[in-house]
Amino acid sequence: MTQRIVLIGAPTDIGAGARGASMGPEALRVADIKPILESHGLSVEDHGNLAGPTNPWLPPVAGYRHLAEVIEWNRAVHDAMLAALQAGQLPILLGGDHSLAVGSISAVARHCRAVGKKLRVLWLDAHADFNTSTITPSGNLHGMPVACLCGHGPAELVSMSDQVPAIEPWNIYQIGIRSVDQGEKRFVHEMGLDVFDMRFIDENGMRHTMEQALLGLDDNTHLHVSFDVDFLDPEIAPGVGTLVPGGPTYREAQLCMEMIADTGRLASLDVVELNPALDVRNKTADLAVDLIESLFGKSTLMRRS
Ligand code: B3U
Ligand code: MN
Ligand code: MN
Repeated sequence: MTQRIVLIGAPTDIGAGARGASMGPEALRVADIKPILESHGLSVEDHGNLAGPTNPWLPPVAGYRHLAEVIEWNRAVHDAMLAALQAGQLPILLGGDHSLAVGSISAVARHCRAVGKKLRVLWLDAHADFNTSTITPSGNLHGMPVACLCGHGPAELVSMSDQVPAIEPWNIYQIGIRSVDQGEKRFVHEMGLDVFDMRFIDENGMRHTMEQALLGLDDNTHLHVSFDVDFLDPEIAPGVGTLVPGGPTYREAQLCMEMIADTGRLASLDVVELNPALDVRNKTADLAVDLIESLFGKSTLMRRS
């Protein structure tokens, strides 16, 4: 059966600390995400962009910046992702900043429970995104989606799925992490999150890391990848708001995506934090599309078996 991919644009930087991720969906389209995936025999429908509030660029209130607007965007993302999943499609969320993963993964978790599937989330990121209003250094909600999904955050975001928490810490594996705030670090350990940080990847290699992160997947597992483009080393991916040196190289990132493709279990995807205002001639968007191609099995076409 051919996978029917649906592109859902969410042009907002409402949860970010820098403006510009709102242009991410268009940059991915300019980088030919649709024709490139179609060239591999995949069916791709572009549903265009969701609508939501503009960015008022205000300081945090009680530990959150733009909370009302973040909630509104996430509701739109949740409903669009859920509709695609219920129609048997494979949704790709074109972000937008990473706060949108609350809506996206809340929908995925809700769908998994409805159809009796197990959920595995791979969180590819330089950051753990596990802050709360009391420990955040910035108030930016793109630093909090994993905590919200695990039940810690504002009520409207925490209860976006059919159940609170939307996911359990053991549903999510974080890969590429190298920037975690002090209070956030303690909270990650307290909650028992599985983190394959850059130290782990340096010591064990990307191959072993991905073998661990993909262990135990079966026919009944829904695999969701939440790809924050700042996961990649800034040398190859300058077009993001938060550059953190020491990320995966081009080859490591390719292997990561190829090993996910080999499982055949990928069922939904977020591509977030791409910031065209900080990019160089759409280089980071082109790279993101190149990696998404691998995620959908480009390399298997070149191998004998
Ligand atoms: N941990 C910091 C910085 C940050 C998180 N995610 C991104 N930046 N992209 C914070 O503000 O929570
Ligand atoms: Mn992130
Ligand atoms: Mn990040």
